[in-house]
Amino acid sequence: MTISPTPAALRQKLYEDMSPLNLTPLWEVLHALVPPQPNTPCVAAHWSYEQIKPFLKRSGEAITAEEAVRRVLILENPALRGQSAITQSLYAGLQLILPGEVAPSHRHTQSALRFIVEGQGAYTAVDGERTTMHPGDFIITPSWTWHDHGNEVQEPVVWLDGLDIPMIRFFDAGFAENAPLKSQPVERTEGSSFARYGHNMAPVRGDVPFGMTSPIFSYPYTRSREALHAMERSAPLDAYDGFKLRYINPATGGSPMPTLATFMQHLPAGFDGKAWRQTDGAVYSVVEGSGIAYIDSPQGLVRFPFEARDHFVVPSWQSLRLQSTSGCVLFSYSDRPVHQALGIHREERLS
Ligand code: GTQ
Repeated sequence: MTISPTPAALRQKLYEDMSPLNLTPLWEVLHALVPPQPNTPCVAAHWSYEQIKPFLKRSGEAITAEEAVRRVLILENPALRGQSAITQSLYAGLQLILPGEVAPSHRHTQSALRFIVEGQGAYTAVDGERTTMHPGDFIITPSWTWHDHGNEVQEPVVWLDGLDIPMIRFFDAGFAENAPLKSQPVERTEGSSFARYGHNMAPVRGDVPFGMTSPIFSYPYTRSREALHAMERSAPLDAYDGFKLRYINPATGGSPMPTLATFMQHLPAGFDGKAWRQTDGAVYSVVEGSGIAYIDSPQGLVRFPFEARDHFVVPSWQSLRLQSTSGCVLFSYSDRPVHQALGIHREERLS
């Protein structure tokens, strides 16, 4: 008499026998593949500028901008070490350029944002136009445009690089090339893009220069700060966000870049915000002031006291609550436009 195998043994034998044909059973992984709600491997994390700064300084002693091509310390999600990613879809890094240096011209399909953290007077050049950096400025490098960075002033300049590198890697859609010249020739006077597109007006004829990306490639902090100030005089305080605005592509009203949304918000002194969550994980750069971010993660409630120039990341679908005793200004970016384009964006405002 033969003993029929147990279901477990039968299945195990099936898995082993079909594995050489690159077959695997869905029912063993279905729950993880189609989770009831986002189940990110990312964790909330915080980088204090005071702690990072000595390492930026040492990177300036260890390698030149030219040799490095881009002298950047990557902010890696502690749960994604080795992947050059701060969330599954976003890259973040702090770039240093010293007086007299040039980060040579190249272009790539990845879109980049620069958010100026410390120092002023360095420039970034995009498609023949330079823009001078000041703390709090939000600058864009559109996909596939030539760009180089340079510093012709006396002080070091540090900025946050936010790119869609992991997303482009996911799609295996990355191309890049180096320019023949280290610095691209200047073809337009500084401010000419802003003159044409920065005043709720646009040229009557001709196409926008950068396709789906904003034709404005520098959004100066003076303007963003003034917009928030003006809003505060007239609009009610939002219980979750304080006063928060999104940056737009003036040609479309949509996000400045097809893959990245950017925001700036002011939490007035004494702000004690409510908790909310969204599917788009977000990276924050503290512009001015200080506060506390509470992030509700599966590992428990995380509390990050933050100061100006600090950075922190809030993973997908983990709730965030912001507090500030003295008031603060925060810049942030996420991959929200991609969620929206796919019709899968969700946001939930709690309690
Ligand atoms: O400035 O072009 O942080 O290509 C990473 C990749 C910056 C840049 C980064 C890049 C750049």
